[in-house]
Amino acid sequence: MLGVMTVRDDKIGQLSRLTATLVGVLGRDHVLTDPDLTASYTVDWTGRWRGQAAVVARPASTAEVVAVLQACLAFQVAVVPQGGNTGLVGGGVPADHGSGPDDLRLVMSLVRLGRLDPVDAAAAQVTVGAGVTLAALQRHVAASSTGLAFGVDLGARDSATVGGMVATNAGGIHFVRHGGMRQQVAGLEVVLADGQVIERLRGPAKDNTGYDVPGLLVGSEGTLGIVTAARLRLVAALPFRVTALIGVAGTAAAIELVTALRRHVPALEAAEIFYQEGLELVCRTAGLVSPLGSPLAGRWRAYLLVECAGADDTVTDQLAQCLATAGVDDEATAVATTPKGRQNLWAIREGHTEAVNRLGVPHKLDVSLPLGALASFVPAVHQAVAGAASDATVVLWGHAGDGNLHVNVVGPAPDDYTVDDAVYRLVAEMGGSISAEHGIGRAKIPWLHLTRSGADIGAMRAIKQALDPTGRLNPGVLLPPEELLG
Ligand code: FAD
Ligand code: 2HG
Ligand code: ZN
Repeated sequence: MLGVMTVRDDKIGQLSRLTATLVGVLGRDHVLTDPDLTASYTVDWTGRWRGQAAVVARPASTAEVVAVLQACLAFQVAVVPQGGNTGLVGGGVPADHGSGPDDLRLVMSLVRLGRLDPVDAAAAQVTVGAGVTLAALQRHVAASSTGLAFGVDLGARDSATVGGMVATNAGGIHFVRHGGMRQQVAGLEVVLADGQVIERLRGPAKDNTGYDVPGLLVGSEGTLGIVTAARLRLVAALPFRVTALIGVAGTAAAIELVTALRRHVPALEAAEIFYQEGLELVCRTAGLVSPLGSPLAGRWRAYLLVECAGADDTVTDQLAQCLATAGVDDEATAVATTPKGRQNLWAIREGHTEAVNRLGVPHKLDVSLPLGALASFVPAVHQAVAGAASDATVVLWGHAGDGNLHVNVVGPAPDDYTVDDAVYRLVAEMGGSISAEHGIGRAKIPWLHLTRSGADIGAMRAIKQALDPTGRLNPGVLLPPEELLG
């Protein structure tokens, strides 16, 4: 009993000294300890991942990030970096505090790092702070009148931050044309676990000077350092866009069409898939109407949402020709070229995440398969889920052009991993990846070995050990902490 009291008293003392130090650096308004104020930082978007934060610190500059990290190092407090908190694998919210003396958790919210440098039109690059949201970045680049745009887009654009997108190597709806965050990052400013800053925001386009240390941060999920700013590549802004919703017989027909579009339509910018049940759910819960008629009529089992972008209307001809050659008839297609019409079609696709959340706390299994395996994966995954949880609801959608499906399962309790296990094993058997674009977070650690070899995991662990030897940064995310410490 005496031992427990001592540990608790130590923790209280440790916490109050840390808080006082942080208030000295950030001011009282940006050091939150009141549970009412910290609550929204400790639960994720889906409600599946939650925990405790002794403190939420909100630095507004690189120097403040350094000071917060050094305080956490001195007081032996773990740091959970957080951006817009739209991540879907539990990586940005803390786990519960353990019972040991050195396992309090601090959430470092980076949303105040709002730097927006002028767009560098000659380099087609821009430098922005880690806390800038994707939507703010898009507006900033559009307002520069440079004829440039940012190549990554995703549904959480109003909240997801550049730092979070770098840390998760986010993919999104334009991956099929521009790739994901890794392809857009020209350089980063990073604060390492010991408070040292690496600044690579000014370098020339070609620069092979040794290891790409900041590049390791892309996809590192807050475990190797804090991203404070990013130098991002930009692409040509394409003023003409055509969006088409296409009903198809099933996954095989969808993949056949996507393969033809990828080969024959260079203007292809998005090729998204969803299914009859998802469309019906989105229409019912969000009050939307499908332009192809009620999904309950059962005319089409699967739907593709395709977008092409180019300098002018010729992209519509490219698309129409490819669809005609593939034998897609007009009745199966709804086309829009106006912003409003296109937005109505995208609302159906982007409404899926919210619609599923309304059914209950989902298991989100973001997987990818070789494109040729997708048609057999879909019936197999339904069978695997039914075998693991017979009364579960399964909703599938994703980025067909990238072989990336979001398998959403509602029904099993959040801490029942039977379905996750069955799906990840199936994915691994079929040559896929257990994480296409959302990361590993806390959600997928037990299955890392299915698609990464022991040598691979060993190398990851060595990198973690080298950059964060005391394991302060996001413990329990991406790699198991006990193995790191062992
Ligand atoms: P958070 O959720 O706050 O954090 C995510 C991870 O990054 C955590 O591990 C955190 O510790 C770390 N982190 C955050 N900021 C930093 C930083 N500055 N330095 C170091 N580490 C940091 N994802 C896709 O890839 N494609 C999609 O199409 C897509 N669509 C989505 C649609 C919806 C409706 C929602 C809710 C989510 C979607 N996501 C998608 C997932 C999510 O938006 C992305 O993972 C996004 O990159 C997370 O950004 P964030 O700022 O919210 O990061
Ligand atoms: C999407 O593409 C996002 O809609 C979210 O990556 C996926 O909610 C999901 O499972
Ligand atoms: Zn996605």
